[in-house]
Amino acid sequence: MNSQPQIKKGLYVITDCERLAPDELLARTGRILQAGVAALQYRDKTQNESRKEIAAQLQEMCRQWNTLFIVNDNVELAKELQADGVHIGRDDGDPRQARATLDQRAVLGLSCYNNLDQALEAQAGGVDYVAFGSVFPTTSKKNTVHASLDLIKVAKKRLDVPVAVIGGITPDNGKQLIDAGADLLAVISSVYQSSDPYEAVKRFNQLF
Ligand code: TZP
Ligand code: MG
Repeated sequence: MNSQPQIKKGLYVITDCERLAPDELLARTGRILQAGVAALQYRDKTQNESRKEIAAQLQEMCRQWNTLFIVNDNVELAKELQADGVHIGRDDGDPRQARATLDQRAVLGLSCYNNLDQALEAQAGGVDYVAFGSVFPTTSKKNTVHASLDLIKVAKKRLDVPVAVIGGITPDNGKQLIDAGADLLAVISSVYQSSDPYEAVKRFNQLF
């Protein structure tokens, strides 16, 4: 991490650790990075004991492809690995605390669900991007709330930090989100569960 990492616009791919064994996850990640994405997030809700090793391997692959590497949930792991950033949500502590703990240059992202006030407060507290969702029905996460296209439009007008959207996004429904103002499309299954993850990324990239 020599210069300030930036997360701005493009496809933000999140690891599908729940549905893929580590070997398959790494193989598909290689194809995904080769196709070119804005950032990769290591999100692992499994009880896998080798998460640190998996994270380190993903980080190395991201270095090779010059791609931002973001750790989900775990500020300590992000710090330890010197990841480019960390993404936190309502269960992961106070964003201001995370900001104070992290290296100044590390990117800090926050899940805001469908709450614009939370996003405005987070921006004031030094968060570098915010995420809204679920924008569409998803099979990758339970108990989601719905973030509407109108919310994305208003959020884009009122926020200066990049706006990420998540939940059920595909190459076929992604364009309307970009038109509504989304800077980053965050996706799991439509890339990792595609029969051709490389092609799936290429299709997404054409939307930007
Ligand atoms: N947060 C809101 S929806 C979601 C998360 C982590 C899952 C997104 O996965 P997919 O497969 O792209 O719908
Ligand atoms: Mg979390």
